[in-house]
Amino acid sequence: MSKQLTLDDFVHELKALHIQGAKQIAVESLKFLKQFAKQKGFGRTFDVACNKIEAARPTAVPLHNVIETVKKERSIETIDRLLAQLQTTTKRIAAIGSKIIKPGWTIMTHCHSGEALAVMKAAWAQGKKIHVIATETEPVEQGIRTVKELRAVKIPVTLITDAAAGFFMSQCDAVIVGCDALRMKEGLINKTGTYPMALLARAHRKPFYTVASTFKLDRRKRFIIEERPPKEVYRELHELHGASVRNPAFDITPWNLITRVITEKGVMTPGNVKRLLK
Ligand code: RUB
Repeated sequence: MSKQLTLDDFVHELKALHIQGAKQIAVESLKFLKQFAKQKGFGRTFDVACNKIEAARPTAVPLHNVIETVKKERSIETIDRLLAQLQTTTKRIAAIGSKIIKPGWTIMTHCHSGEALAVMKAAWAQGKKIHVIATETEPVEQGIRTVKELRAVKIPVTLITDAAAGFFMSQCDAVIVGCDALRMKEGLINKTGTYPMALLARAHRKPFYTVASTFKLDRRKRFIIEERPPKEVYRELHELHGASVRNPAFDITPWNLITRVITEKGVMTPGNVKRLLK
């Protein structure tokens, strides 16, 4: 983003999903906080801004992890270092992850994950002919971003509804999705719909990969699954005569359904990742 927004405007951008995807949320928040600190310093107002930003998207852990570091070190250099690390990790992930993709694969993906897309784009750039099946991703349609981004580099892609994942799973060679957080006890936290996709992959004996930089390691004691506005599910709420509407933004995929985790440190088994989380 070019112009400096107010704190409230920036928080609105996050909540409205104009900025989305765990890594991009962390990147844009660091950029915002850099300008904010340049104007207002690293005092109490800075902490208030950090807390407000973190509360806007409470589940995806990279935001929390970078904010913890910035709050500790309180310097522009730290912000710059983290921004650089976030970019280099994606490049490494793309190089490492693309090796698992075989020419001719049909890959199912869900939502919009910059890290998962980086892996697929790198494989394509190496000349591997792949085809991606992307879910629309209800209720906010982040899958459309995935389709546009893949088409921008000419990768063949088919858009499907979330509910059609079961219909198409038999045609896929693998599932590759992003990650908002990796937690010792729970497993993978990612966009709602990931868990059923992992169950489908298991039922069809297809490998299920999540792409996750080590910024996604979540050592928080408590974690919150963000619950988004009911109006995203159905706009005419008044027609529902008080029916309850639930809209969790993320779901939890247990470790036993995950084949491998693609990180910038290598392609890891769930056991390896759990050792890192200790
Ligand atoms: C996006 C989502 C993505 C992860 C990983 O959810 O679940 O799979 O955040 O993204 P939302 P990345 O649209 O609610 O932010 O790989 O870009 O970090």
